[in-house]
Amino acid sequence: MPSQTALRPRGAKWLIAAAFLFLLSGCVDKPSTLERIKEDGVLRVVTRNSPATYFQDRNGETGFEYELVKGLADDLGVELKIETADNLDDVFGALGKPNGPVLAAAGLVSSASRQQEVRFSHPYLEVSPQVIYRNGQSRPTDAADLVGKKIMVLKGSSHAEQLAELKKQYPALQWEESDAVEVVDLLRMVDEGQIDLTLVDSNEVAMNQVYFPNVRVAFDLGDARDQRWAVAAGEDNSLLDEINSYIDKVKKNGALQRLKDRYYGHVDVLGYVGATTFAQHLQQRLPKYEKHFQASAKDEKVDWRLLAAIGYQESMWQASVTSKTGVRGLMMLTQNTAQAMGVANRLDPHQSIAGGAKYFASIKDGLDEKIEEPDRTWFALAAYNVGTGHLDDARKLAENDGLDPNKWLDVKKMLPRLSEKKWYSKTRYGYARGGEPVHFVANIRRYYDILTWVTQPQLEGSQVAESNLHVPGVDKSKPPADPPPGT
Ligand code: BLG
Repeated sequence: MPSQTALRPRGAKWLIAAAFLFLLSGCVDKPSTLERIKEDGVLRVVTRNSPATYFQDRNGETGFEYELVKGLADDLGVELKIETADNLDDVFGALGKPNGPVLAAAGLVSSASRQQEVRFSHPYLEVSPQVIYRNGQSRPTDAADLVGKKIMVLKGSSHAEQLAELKKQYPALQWEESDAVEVVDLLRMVDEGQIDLTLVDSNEVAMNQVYFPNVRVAFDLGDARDQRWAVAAGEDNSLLDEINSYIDKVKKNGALQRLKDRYYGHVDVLGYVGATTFAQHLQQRLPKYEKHFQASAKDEKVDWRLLAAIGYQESMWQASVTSKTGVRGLMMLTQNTAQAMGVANRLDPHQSIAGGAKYFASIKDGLDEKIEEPDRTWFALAAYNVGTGHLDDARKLAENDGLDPNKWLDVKKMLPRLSEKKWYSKTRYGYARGGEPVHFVANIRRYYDILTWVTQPQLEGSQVAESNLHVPGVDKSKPPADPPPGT
């Protein structure tokens, strides 16, 4: 029909013009998400408060997700602002709100239903969903064993989705989803027998197992999955592209691996027995000495939790131990060290702690100024155990091997050589049990991390004695068997 054909070209032209104008106005007026972030100078991120994601420690904000996302903010040259959400629905709900967070970094895995709400980045950590049960109960071995059990998972979690999927096969399967709990609460509930089972990702299990001595992994439910960051579905590609190239970069340059080592690499150093014993001693022994560690830490300007970690490694917080070699007391001072630090009675825990703290601080002060933190702390710990002479020998061996004598990762490879004749015969100070300081430092770092977590400001009390750490056989409503003087 003529009238219609006559209209068509005009309509098409109008449409093209409108589309062009629309695109143009989009380009000119509306900055991309990335441009907006750079203009604001702030990257807003939503996460969860948990040991595996984000928490406050002695130096402020920390956690695996925090550090990874801080690297992105630094690359963009903007400030990082973290917001924590109480549950996963709120994590996803926070994305895309005006002036709200543009990115969720919260140990998330992708799923079909989540992909309708958000877009996921390249992966950065592989985890397996694990079924968790309580030691002493019968161990479930496959999905059919979940039927008839009291199960709780985080509301809105990928684990809840997994259970919903399983229900198609096992219609009798039941579970509860809670938005009032975090992963640590689920583990505690299994530990205390309030629920039979939960589902938690392997990285969080590994990191938290020490706090919950009764929890055990029953089996992995399904295949390993990748954790990814999420951005709101409505955003343009600019931010996601930037995130993906950042993740690719940190994978290539080793920064991601270093972060994994730091947070998850030494989780196993204590072994299961060591970890549970430490958890018990935190409740039963540390309260007696906490004030002494704090006082000496203040005097020497070091972190009290580091001193406490040294004390645990040395004596498991026992005041009257003596080693085969005659080294004595809570901080295991040699006679020479005790004399030099003005300690008259090594078996007096107060004096021992004060002397150990002073010795540690003086070693650290005297180290080569080319050694920077945090390596400086690890070097000082090693010297506390093996002496500065032997440590310097190991640093020279490192240098001769083309390694960096100021990096703990390099020098710790050399220390064990001090017990091999082939090597120690060429050093100034000769033989030393060089493997000992390597374990010494690794253990102290792990104790220190645990102490940092249980004394963080977010927990109700900042003191271990008041923390809500659960330990079997310890009734928290009663004072410890051997209460600290004056309490
Ligand atoms: C440390 C001293 C260092 C000393 C080294 O030995 O003791 N540290 C303290 O006294 C705090 O001063 O260095 S040196 O002065 O430069 O020679 C080396 O002699 C103590 C170590 C020894 C170790 N614990 C603190 O870490 C120990 O007791 N080893 C014996 C273990 S066992 O019982 O024989 O198995």
